[in-house]
Amino acid sequence: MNATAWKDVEAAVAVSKNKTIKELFAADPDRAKRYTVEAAGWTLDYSKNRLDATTLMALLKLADLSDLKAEIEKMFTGEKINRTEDRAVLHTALRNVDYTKRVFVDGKDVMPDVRGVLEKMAAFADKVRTGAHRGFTGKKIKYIVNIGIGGSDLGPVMANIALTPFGKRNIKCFFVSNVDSTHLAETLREVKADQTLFIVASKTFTTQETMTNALSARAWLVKELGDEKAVANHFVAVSTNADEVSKFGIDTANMFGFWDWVGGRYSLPSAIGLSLMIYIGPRNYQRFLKGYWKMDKHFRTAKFDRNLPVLLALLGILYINAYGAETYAVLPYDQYLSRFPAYLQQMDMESNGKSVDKDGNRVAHATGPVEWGEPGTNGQHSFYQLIHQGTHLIPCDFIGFCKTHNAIGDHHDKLMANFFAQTEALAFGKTAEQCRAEGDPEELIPFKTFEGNRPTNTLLADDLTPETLGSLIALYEHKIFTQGVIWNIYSFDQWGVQLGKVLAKNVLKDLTAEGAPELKHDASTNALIARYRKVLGRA
Ligand code: G6Q
Repeated sequence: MNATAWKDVEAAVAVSKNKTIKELFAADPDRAKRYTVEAAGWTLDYSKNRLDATTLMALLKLADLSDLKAEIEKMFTGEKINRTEDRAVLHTALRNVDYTKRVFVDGKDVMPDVRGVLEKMAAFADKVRTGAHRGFTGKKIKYIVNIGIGGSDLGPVMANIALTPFGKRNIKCFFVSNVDSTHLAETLREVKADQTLFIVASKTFTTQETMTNALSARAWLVKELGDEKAVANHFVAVSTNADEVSKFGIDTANMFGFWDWVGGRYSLPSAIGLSLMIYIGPRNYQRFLKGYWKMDKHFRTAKFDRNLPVLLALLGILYINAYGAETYAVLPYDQYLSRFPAYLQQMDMESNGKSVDKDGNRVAHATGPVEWGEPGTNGQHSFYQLIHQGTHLIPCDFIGFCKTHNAIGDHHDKLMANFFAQTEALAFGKTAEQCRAEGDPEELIPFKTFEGNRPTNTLLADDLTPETLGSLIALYEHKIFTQGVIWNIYSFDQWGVQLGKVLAKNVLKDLTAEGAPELKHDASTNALIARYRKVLGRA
């Protein structure tokens, strides 16, 4: 992190921390207006933060002195900014719906390939939706089972739930990720083989969980339909690895490709989104991409003091690095966004969960936070207590929509009343005087008093559509990118995930070996493995 600029932030915070959010509002009648910005269908109100003008200026200077502008250009123009994997980072090219703009990697314009895959996906999606693509016995496809994990699962699941109102209701989508056989078994109980399309989604096509699930699904299908040839009608692949796809037995004509410059957790707008495109249709999918693109354009061109991703990133840095906050909560007030916090968890924690800077040195400051959340109002009846009155500082992002897709009575007004009331209560609290005025007995005053001064951002859009969802995802992607730039860490590798992929393979050998293998782990792991083997009669 730029030391000089950070010192200025600390100096500004030393002063601003003495003012509560309530005092900041009292001192500036225009505060809400001043600290509200709009872009790509979203309004961000960040006025309920521990932020004054000097602190904001110091944070913006931090962004400037971290060369953020230049780093953004490097990403959008295909420079290999993922140095530890020697790759460009070009998820923005996937939704570059302005096809006149060319994007080069190693001197080659990638846009014709991006367009080509999108067209192939759209043609296939239409065939499945209209029934032109049939199962082996001639029946229409009614069930889609996406088999993938991590970046090849979380995005499709989240978006599929989020865009249910735009989905084809007579197609049911399932997502199998866990290598736990229960996940596959319970899914297969819900579908009929002759009406099911399996999408095997894996960038590498070597991931243990996905390959295990895909092979078992394949065996089930062949058994159910009694013919190996049925695989051709019921299996397609999404991958960058044509060789492995062929080896698996899927014709590469039924493969939808993407490229090494698409990171797993950023791959939803690539062919990884095939299940979503089939469900919501190519036209809605195009609107989804357009939403991303609008936020991309905003991020690339807006001045930092009006730039939603940059502002969210700077506020995050303020709380993590100046106030020591270790977590932040994302609280969508929309049931359709129930998996959004889980999706963001991977995006944020896998990207910025790093402790070594770009020069290979240990960082001298905290980096990526723990991200968590649940849809409102459920969270209010659970963990909000700690946010209101606990000892931890937990900045929150509240996400809501003015309109609902399911207008029933006054549900939506009640939902949104909670949405607005929570950020108000978190910021302004409740004083002892207010409690007394409400007749609370003196001995209960300490318990019923709320300090307030709890920071929140409010993100509000008119309604949840493919477009606003695309913009929302891009907003967080770019927030996380901005933080990585300022912390000077590599946000686009994931060596911790790669480690997991190797570790389990070594233990698997010991679990399944014939006879009495010599266990060479630590004493604890050896004893646990021995206990497992004994129960299964392998001791
Ligand atoms: C994402 C990660 C990771 C990855 C999965 C699945 O950024 O790299 O979550 O998406 O491990 O990998 P495959 O798509 O290669 O199966």
